[in-house]
Formats: sequence, structure tokens, C-alpha cells
Amino acid sequence: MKKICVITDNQYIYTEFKNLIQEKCMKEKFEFYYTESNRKFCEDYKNRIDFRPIQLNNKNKEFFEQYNLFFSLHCKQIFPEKLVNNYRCINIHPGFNPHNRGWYPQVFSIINQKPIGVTIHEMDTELDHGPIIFQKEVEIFSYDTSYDVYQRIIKMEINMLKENLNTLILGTYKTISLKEEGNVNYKYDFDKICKLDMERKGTLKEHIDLLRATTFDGYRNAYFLDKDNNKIYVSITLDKV
Ligand code: 0FX
Repeated sequence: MKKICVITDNQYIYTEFKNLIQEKCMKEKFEFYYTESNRKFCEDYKNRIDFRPIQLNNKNKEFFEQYNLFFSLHCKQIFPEKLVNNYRCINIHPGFNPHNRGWYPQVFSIINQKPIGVTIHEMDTELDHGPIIFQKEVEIFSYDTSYDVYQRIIKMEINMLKENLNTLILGTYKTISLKEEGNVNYKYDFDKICKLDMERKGTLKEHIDLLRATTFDGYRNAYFLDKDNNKIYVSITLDKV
């Protein structure tokens, strides 16, 4: 029996996915990996044989051939061409392809109002780009921060995996190719919006959207530099009554 290779760098997804395969009593054998450069996971999962570090571009054909499917569940490394071109690889992406592909999709959707949600797709050599298997949109409310939208997205990801895991494993689905290329954001685009331009002109809505797009519990993102060159972090609180 061939195996399924799961690569994840996300604690929530890892825990929930493991619960899910246990609940479903899956007969397939799953092997779990995280990215070698993920320092937190290297610390937390040191000496664990059921969750190991991996660097995919150092792996050869013999390694890939053990598996009949690869899952990228929020994986920090780019899957190499030799893998995506020759084996079935499925990505669970916290965004609505082709809109705001790449880094932190909900951040950019709050700002540019493009659709946001979850996309499960077959991987190709481009970022968050391959044929779509399943896709669902998530709503953004006027009082949401990036954190709120992200929580909605990751819960939906787990629900979609719950509903569709057997189909994904068997490959009994029809895919839809992207009709347009959409847009891609990188980490440096996020870093750029976090550096607040205090002279920037715009509507108050644009300014509030920028602040809620960069507000995420547990992270200090947006900031400005004051006259003494102090870095002042800014986040926003929105209360719906
Ligand atoms: O699991 P994930 O959502 O991201 C992962 C990979 O890290 C990323 O490379 C890949 N493109 C993505 C599909 O899967 O976790 P995260 O912790 O990197 O980010 C989660 C959210 O946290 C993000 O959407 C926005 C927020 N965040 C994260 C960091 C690191 C911030 O607001 N500020 C930050 O500095």
C-alpha cells in the first residue's frame, strides 16, 4: 500500500488534520513532515519520529515514489518542479484563487476587496496557481480584523477537508483551470503596508481598512516612526454592538 505525505508548518492544521484522520478511521498510511527551516517546530517536535523535518528539494525520486499523494497544508517551502510535475500534489490554501495568491491573502482582501476564502487545488510550478478542486468563499464584515477573517478561513479549511478527504485521496474530482492569473502578494508586500506612511492621503475607510488588515492578535504589524525615531506599533479595535 502506498502512503500519503503531509507537509505542514501550521500547528492548528496539524492537530485538526490528525484528529480528522483518526475520527474517520482512514485506512491509508499518513506520514507527517514540517519544513526544516521551521525553527519552532524543530524545537517542539525534536526526537519525534511521527513528525519530522524535511527539505523537499533535497529529496530524490526514490523518496517521492513511496507516496501516491502529497498534501501541502500551509507549508513554508515551495514544492520543487521535480515533485509537482511528476506526482499528484494538493495544496490547501487560505485564500480564494486567483485573487490575492501568495502571502496572507485575507490581509490584502480587506484592503482591495477581492474575494477571500479557501481553495483546494492541484499544485503546479506557480504559487497558489494549479487547477481548482474545491473552493469556498468567506465573508469579510466591516468589523473584522485580519485575525477574525483568518479564524473563519482555517475553520472552513478543516471542514472542507472533513467533507472531501476521501475524494481528494481517490482523485475522483473534476478540476477547474484558472480563467485568469489574478494577483500575487509576497512577504515584502506585507512588510511594505505595515510601514505606515503618515503623510498618506485617503478616505477614513481606507485608513481603517489598512489598520484592520494589519491587526492580528499575537503579532505587532503596522507601525510608524515618531520624531525621535521610536517605532510605534498600531492596531485597531472594532466593536459591533
Ligand atoms: O499557516 P500560515 O497561515 O502560513 C503558511 C506559511 O507560513 C506561508 O508561507 C504560506 N504561504 C501559507 C499558505 O501557509 O501561518 P502564518 O503564521 O505564517 O500566518 C498566519 C496569519 O498570521 C497570517 O495570515 C497573518 C498573520 N501574521 C503572521 C505573521 C508571521 C501576521 O499578522 N503577522 C506576522 O508577522
